[in-house]
Amino acid sequence: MHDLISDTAKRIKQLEIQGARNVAIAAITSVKEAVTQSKAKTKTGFLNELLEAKELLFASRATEPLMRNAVRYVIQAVESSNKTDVQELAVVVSQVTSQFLERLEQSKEKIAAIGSKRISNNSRVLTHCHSSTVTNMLRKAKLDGKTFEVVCTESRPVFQGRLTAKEMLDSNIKTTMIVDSAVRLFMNEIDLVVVGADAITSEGNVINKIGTSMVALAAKEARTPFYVVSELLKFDPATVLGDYEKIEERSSKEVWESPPSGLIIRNPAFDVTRREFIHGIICEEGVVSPDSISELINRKYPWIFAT
Ligand code: RUB
Repeated sequence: MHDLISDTAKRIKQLEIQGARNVAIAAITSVKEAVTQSKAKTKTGFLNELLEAKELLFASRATEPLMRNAVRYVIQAVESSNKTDVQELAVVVSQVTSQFLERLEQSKEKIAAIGSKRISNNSRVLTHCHSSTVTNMLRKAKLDGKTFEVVCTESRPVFQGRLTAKEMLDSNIKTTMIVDSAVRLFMNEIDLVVVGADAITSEGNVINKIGTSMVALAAKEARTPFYVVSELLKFDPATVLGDYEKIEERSSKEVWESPPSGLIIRNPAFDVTRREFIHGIICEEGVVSPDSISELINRKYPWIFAT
């Protein structure tokens, strides 16, 4: 069990699997597969293995509440199950994992249908980094017959913008790539900005790829609407209790492989965009104000608050 989980955690850490959704999907899928190899004899032993898996997966990337919520959802189901047989508990894990993945997929499609309506004909849409939720929404808009083009940033230092560009071209969407620092120059030609999210806090702030807050700043100054496209389950319940979402700091080697000695390099993976810069969050419940996020979560996903 341990090997499968640590292999997944390693692939997540190395960005072989990137983007909050893909990370969460890989994490719970690995738990589902790993429990079939469980060596536990009792429910307590089974739960201990799950807690070990949780530790390894949570440590792979710091800013991934969707993954944490997904793994917690599976563990909660085992804890509250009246089954005691390990094989039966593995079936419980398999069932709740499938259920979670199915709902995640449904949310993605709902978001795409809602967001597609916000894309106007003959418009230019800017996005930053690579969000599978955003690219799915843009693909849906194209399928709905909208005519628009996409501008995507490189998203240094790891160039996730290239993934976005390839996906857009595969969908026959006219696409332009710009360097991250050209965002302000192009902003006056942009009709709409859409970005994904890694985390949403209790105050309605959004954490996404480093540079997102500068894109939001440029959008606000140019009066260009800035939307976040995200499942509600990226909400971090710990922020309600006063914790700050941790910002993952990655290896300096991603920025400069062999820098001159003595140089300090900082490489945070994400930054915080405050709610006043966000026109709306396009989620499975519709286009909502960042101010109403906590209330929505309370109503739709109350289990998220159980520790
Ligand atoms: C990816 C990133 C994405 C969000 C949302 O960063 O910031 O915008 O994760 O993606 P990284 P999705 O490449 O460092 O993981 O919509 O696919 O969940």
